[in-house]
Amino acid sequence: MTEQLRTHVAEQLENARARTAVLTEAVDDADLVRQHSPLMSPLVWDLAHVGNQEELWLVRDLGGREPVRRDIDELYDAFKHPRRDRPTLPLLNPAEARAYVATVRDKALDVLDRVRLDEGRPLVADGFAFGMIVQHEQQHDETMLATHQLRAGAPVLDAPPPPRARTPVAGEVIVPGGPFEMGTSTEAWALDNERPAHLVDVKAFAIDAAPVTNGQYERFIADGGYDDPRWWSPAGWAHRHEANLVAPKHWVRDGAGWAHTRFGRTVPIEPDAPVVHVCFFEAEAYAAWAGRRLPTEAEWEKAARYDPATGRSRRYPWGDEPPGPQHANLGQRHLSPAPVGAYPDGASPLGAHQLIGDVWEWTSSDFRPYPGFVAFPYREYSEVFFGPDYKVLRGGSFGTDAAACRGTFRNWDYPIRRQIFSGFRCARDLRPDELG
Ligand code: AVJ
Ligand code: FE
Repeated sequence: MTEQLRTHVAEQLENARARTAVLTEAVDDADLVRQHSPLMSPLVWDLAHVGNQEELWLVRDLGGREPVRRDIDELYDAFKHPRRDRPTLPLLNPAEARAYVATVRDKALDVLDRVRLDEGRPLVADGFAFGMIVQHEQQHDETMLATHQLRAGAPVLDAPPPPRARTPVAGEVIVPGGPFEMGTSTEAWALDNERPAHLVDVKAFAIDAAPVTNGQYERFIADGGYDDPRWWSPAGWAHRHEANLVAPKHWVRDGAGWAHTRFGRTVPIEPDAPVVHVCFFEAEAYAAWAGRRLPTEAEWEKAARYDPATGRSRRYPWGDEPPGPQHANLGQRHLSPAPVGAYPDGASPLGAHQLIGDVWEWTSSDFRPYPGFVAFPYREYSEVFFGPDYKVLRGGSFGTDAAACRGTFRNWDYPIRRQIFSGFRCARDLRPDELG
């Protein structure tokens, strides 16, 4: 492994651990072992699970070392115990969990120091296994942030507010028809479900220049959108009643209007910021009410990556450089979505803004393998989730780290989920007179 790559891996591992530390040290031990919602694990489970995956992949598999704690593998296997049951397991206590992840990290860094690249194992190439573990920890850091959002009690997390709008952004952009390259075969740390690169022919379409805002979404509510079955799919309408949906999760009545709770504080709705904590069914209903639809996953990716000047697909909307603070609201730098227009430097060539960061964006697509998909390194990362049960979300949120977010990155969840940092933007087919 080149020294540069080793240094990069070590930094990325350290970034993830620093974020994990913030999220798990902000609360006391009682809070760490408590279940804040049946949808989520106790934070102390996430902590030790992150260490256990690092042990399995870096220490044992890649490093060939003796197990640190083989006896706890079963406790931290996400497939063995549903989240709601995790608080009743004989979990490591907070001190044990901290000691465990520190021991594993020492060993993983030792493996990093000694691993040889030239043995040609795919797990080692470009530091893939390390990248996978970095992304895994960062994904759990986002999950832990969602747990914090569900937690009752005084605020414990703090961050500077996101930047203000710097440019007006409204309306939609037209994305030309024709094939584009979707997915990747070259992105070193891309996960199996993002591979391989393949051509997809997408008809010309229009997509919003920005995610749907709180102000826009409030008009849907005020217009009786939650009480009109015309806008909802049958499954969505059934769920709307069963779960008694009346507004995005975490919105609370404030006189005639709405406020929302955020990490223990009640704050006014910001009309120009992307709406967050809506499920797929709410996104779909809003789009129908607006006379539009959700983009397909391929449309979203074309809007985000296609450069009409060269015909190439970029790594990110703004180009190939990794996300900087000027490009996108990522990495828990700010603890809310930024208003539309806050990231002109992150716009796509066609003028779509904030595709990366702020809120995950629901697409209309089921989570399916790309043609030529090969599960790597294990079926349980993506393959077992393929099918009609999960919808794809794209682009990352303010809670997602840059390491776990790119133009090709695919997230998925059940269409009823809204404890995640999920929003959306709308799209539509072009009218014949617009087809040129
Ligand atoms: C890709 C976010 C759907 O959290 O279930 C974490 C990531 N996989 N541990 C999830 C993941 C295993 C996954 N998502
Ligand atoms: Fe996990």
